[in-house]
Amino acid sequence: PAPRTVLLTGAAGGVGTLMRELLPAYGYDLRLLDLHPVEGAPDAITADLADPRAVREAVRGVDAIIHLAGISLEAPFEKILKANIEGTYHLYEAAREEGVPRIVFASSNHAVGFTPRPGAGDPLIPVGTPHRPDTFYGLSKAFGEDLAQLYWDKHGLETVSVRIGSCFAEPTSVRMLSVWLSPADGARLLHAALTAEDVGHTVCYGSSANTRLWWDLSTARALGYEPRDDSEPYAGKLIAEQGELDPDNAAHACLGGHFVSDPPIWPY
Ligand code: NAI
Ligand code: 15L
Repeated sequence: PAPRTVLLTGAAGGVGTLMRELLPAYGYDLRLLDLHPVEGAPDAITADLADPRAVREAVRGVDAIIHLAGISLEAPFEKILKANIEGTYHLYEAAREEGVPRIVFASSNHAVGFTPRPGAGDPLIPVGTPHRPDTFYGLSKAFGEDLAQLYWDKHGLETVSVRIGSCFAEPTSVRMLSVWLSPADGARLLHAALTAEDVGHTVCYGSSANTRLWWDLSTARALGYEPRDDSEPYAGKLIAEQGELDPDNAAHACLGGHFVSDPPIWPY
């Protein structure tokens, strides 16, 4: 049966805020969780993924989990370790113990961020491209995907790992013309990931049907995802303001954009 009660972790964040507005129209009853209070949602659970007991209580009785919580940008390793690596492990353990059958995991393009971006006429980047994290942040997403694979192979807990591009109301950079996931398409993709049958552990990219797309959406489409948006109407203005991507600029050469070339955040 299609899941009804869904735990949304990271509900106070940018994507969480967009999705908790859009997903109820698909018939979900959302249970919200975040480290911080969720504005306008007094029933939301305030909990830290570092607290296994609180996490186990939060997952009890739900039909599925959308896991967005964590650090969403580069940060010192110790912080990434706690929030994204240990936190995601606590969530999977809680789901296993409580018998939650499926998780939709917010992975990121930064798990494969060092992959050179395709030029005009080059093939799109497949889902099976090797992990090439561009940051400790991206490394934590690569870990999350492998954790999901382990819990499917060993415990039969299903996951759809969505390597999200850039999910914001509008694209704000030339790179985002290629990787943008409109909020409405984001909700369509999460709904597909929650309802498709027999997903095992499926990895897909998460973006709209952008004219300048860099990666292959076929595994997302196989879930039933039909994107309706395209960033192209924003192209003229953004390119006029920022110029075309420069292949000699390290911040423009790979999928991960400036995450590839930003100076590391110390202490390592
Ligand atoms: P965000 O930083 O706005 O939201 C993350 C939320 O997680 C915050 O509300 C934060 O309080 C919560 N959180 C952090 N640590 C926590 C912990 N230990 N326990 C409980 N809650 C905790 O990030 P955003 O943009 O909403 O992204 C959501 C997810 O999607 C993240 O996992 C991010 O890595 C991933 N993602 C987002 C993309 C985007 O375009 N926004 C692109 C690729 C991946
Ligand atoms: C991500 O993984 C980040 O969470 C988000 O804030 C954006 O930076 C996005 O990737 C991106 O690549 O644009």
